Amino acid sequence: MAKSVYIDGSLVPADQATVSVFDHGLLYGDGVFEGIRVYGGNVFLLSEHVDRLYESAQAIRLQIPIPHQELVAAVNETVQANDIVDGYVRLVVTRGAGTLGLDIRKTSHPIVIIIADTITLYPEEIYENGMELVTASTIRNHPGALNPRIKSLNYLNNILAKIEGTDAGCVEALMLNHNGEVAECTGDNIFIIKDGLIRTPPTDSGILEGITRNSVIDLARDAGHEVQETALVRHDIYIADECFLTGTAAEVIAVVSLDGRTIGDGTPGPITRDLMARFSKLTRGLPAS
Ligand code: PXG
Repeated sequence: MAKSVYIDGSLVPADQATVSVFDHGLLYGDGVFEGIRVYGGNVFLLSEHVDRLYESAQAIRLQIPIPHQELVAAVNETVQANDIVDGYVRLVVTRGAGTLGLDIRKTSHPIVIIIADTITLYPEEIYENGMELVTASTIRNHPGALNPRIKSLNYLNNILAKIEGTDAGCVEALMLNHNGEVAECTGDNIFIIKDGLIRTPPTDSGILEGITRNSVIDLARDAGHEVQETALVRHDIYIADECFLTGTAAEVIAVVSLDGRTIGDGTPGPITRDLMARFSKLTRGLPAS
């Protein structure tokens, strides 16, 4: 349990960190967030996450009340105050308290919240053997309605798909976009490998541009692999040699089946395992080889 939480400019004991029932983050999901890992006391890719938070806020016309550098410092301060060495940071910015209406002009001021805590990971067994996936019937938000590039507090789209995954006995679920193309999973981006070529959907397939995704694309290219950002359909996954997911919580994790179709030989493939090892080194600040 977190000891102290940063809220609205100061660190307070966790049980005193509260938001108003009139906060539009609660009433309407009006706000943005980030989830960030802490490895060995170092907040991993903090600047990239803070940049994405400001971009999400910009897209919903939410003015984060403190500058980038001050937010970075506040995150580090909160991590230290909670003695987090390996854990998780949740950054949240809500629209703030307002009237019972949608008008953003009738809210007081945005509230910045930083929680540093431990993290619950997928079971170790899934990292060793890979995960099974199903496709959810819930499609990813249409970019013209709520762009998936915005990491907003309104996660019902993903939650509805996750319920379908859980009902099917899976820890994740694949989401298609409004064109029936592969978008992403409920909290992870997806990659496939076929004949040595690594492919992942582009941002205009209607996905969150994952920070782990971008980092793994760089790692793969540095390792000499070709990586293409191209639209995919489910058939591409069914016939892939390898498939894996990337995300802040998952890191890199193999997918061994989709909708009951075994992918490759049904075990985490060699390129996936190599990228898992490379990503693990990166998180620990170790050189690639
Ligand atoms: N797609 C979606 C829809 C996500 O929510 C990712 C992809 C992966 O992005 P990153 O930047 O993390 O590589 C996410 C990230 C949580 C939690 O508590 C969810 C995410 C990240 C951290 C924690 O469920 N989703």
